[in-house]
Amino acid sequence: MRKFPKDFLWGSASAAYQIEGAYNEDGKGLSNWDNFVRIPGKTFKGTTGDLAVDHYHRYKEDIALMAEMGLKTYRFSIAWTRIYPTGNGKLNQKGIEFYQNIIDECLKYGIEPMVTIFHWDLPQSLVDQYGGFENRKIVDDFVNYAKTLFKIFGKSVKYWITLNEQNIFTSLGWLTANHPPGKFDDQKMFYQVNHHAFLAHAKTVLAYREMGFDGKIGASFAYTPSYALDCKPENAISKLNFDDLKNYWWLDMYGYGEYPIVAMKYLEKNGLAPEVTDEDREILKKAAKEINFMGVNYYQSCVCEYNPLDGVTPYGVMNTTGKKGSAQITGIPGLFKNPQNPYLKTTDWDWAIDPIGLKYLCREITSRYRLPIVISENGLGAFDKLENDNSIHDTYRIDYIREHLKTLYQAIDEGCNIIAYCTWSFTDLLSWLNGYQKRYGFVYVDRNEETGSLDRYKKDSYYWYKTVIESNGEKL
Ligand code: BGP
Repeated sequence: MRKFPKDFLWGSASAAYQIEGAYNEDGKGLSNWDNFVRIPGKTFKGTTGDLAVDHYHRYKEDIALMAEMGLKTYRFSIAWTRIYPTGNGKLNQKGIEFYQNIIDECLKYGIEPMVTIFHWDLPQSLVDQYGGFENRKIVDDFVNYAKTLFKIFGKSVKYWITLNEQNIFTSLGWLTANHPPGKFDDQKMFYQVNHHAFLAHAKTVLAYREMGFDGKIGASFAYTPSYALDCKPENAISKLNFDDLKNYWWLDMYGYGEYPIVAMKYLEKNGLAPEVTDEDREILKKAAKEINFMGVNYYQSCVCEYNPLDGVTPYGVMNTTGKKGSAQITGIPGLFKNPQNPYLKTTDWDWAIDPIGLKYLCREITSRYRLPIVISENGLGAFDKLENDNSIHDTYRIDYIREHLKTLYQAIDEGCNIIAYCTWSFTDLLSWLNGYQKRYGFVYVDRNEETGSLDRYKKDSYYWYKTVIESNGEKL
């Protein structure tokens, strides 16, 4: 019989920019994303989060739907620009009120708020002032912002996530130009930006402890577990290279407070290593001992194969249209490439569907870091159809989550300490680059790229997840 832990946190997740809308209301400052989406060609059909799914005005309705479902935790992010409109200047009372209301509303229903401090929407003013994450100054401003959140919400919020997917926002921001600041192949800066982000994370964790809080804190990482294509030794080494540069570069820093040795050597040889001081090293190590969990966003695994020096680059086309097969294979010449896995099906956006990958990564984190795990995102982006009677038959989403929960349970049974599982997402929302047609929610929101009533409708998966929670995972 399947027995999830007694206090298992069945959850669902969102991010401010993707749901709130009200991008210029009640004193909110502009973020890097508010500007970036206005550059022609950057997002699918020019979609923005100006209105998003209007959660800013409909949060009560949305949280009531969560309560009716029985959700145990709701992971959401705070928009830095609502708290500090210019990132480091005056506090905005209206922004504080908004998040206080969200937290109170959750607590009213017994839903544990899990707060992401930074989910990619950086105050534009900090970019204008000193280049945002490119400058070390970001560390102090980030910590100041985080401490403000702890001071105000620290008594009611017990779960904090410092950074969401540092690996993704930096890769897409400085290597492939898909996210702000839209830089291409700026590798040296990419590693420096990451170093600043690590310090922001570390100093935030230490500040949280120094302020005397006893809640749980960690970062959320987009983990792509990897398999070697086959037993050809060159391909086994390509997996090692992939893991060091694409996974452990972040995981080791959160978990050990150290960069992986071989990856660092590679960067040094290529003149790409970040500037690291002795004081940095001390702080990073100290903070690694203070995190309470490894947060993981899991969507897909990958395959690693040796990539010759004249092979594919990291800059292949991404599928942002939902036209299956339009994504290109990428890799780093001389190190690895990531061909498709012939054993796995893919989503319409070419993401490999691999439930066993979830168990694999839980096992790996458990062996390597001995830390509890929060699955802070997992879900299926798909085209959904609203029927005439307002029903939505998303059996594919139920299948996806069910299969992932089965392997998650196996991981628990085999000894991993998993404390929470959050699906992405609760309501439909804006997919950063893929518009509104790539839907993830249990609750359908009536809007497309241009327009819509914004009315909410429960999908079949909504009722299904309700039963899963009620039975604490027994009825999948
Ligand atoms: C993660 C992000 C989320 C969300 C999700 C789905 O990387 O943390 O914010 O967007 O992926 O991705 P997408 O919207 O690209 O399908």
